[in-house]
Amino acid sequence: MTIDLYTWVTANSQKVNIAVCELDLDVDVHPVNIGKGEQREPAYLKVNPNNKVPAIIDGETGIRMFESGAILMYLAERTGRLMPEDPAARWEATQWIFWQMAGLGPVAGQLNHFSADEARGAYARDRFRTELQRLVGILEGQLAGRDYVAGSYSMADIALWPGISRYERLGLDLGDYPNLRGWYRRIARREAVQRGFEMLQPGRRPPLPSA
Ligand SMILES: N[C@@H](CCC(=O)N[C@@H](CS)C(=O)NCC(=O)O)C(=O)O
Repeated sequence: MTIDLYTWVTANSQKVNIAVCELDLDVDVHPVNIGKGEQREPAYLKVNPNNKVPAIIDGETGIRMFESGAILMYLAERTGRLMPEDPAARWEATQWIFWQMAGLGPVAGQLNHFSADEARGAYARDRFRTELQRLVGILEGQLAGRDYVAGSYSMADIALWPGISRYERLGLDLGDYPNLRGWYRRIARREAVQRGFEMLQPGRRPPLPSA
């Protein structure tokens, strides 16, 4: 199968960049430079009318997908990989993908936005910082006694990891979250993760907190 991958170097894009590397898929990478507004060009809007990255087109099925979490689940179903087979574990992984998409991802995005410039408001910054810390505490609890979020390494880990890799910008000290730090480092060491992380930015390495 060949996948047309429309992507950039953002955390949401990197989920899919990493997934295609983990699955060793044949991909045609189409960079969409959101800094230059390419996500709003008519040709791209035919791929993703929501003018965001990432998006894919599966050359074999013709299926077009946007929303990074949905794309991860699609690729898992297409390949039969990276989602647990056992129903309880599979639904647990699904739950954490939704948690990332509806909770951690948007809250981190808002914190980033309101932190970009002092004039954007201390109330919003505090609100999203407090909520981010609460969410990260929940993830820390889930990782107690587990190497990966839903048992074995899965799309749930791939959904969560790129956002956490922005820990410095988000003001998170992974030293405060030992389970999360161990999980983060474990995944950062994966060769496919490193390849996905540096897609479109050759040589860029994931930041590594001390062990
Ligand atoms: N929920 C979407 C969010 C995608 C998203 O927010 N993409 C950002 C970059 S991380 C984007 O394309 N921004 C460009 C814009 O909003 O114009 C997903 O996970 O795929």
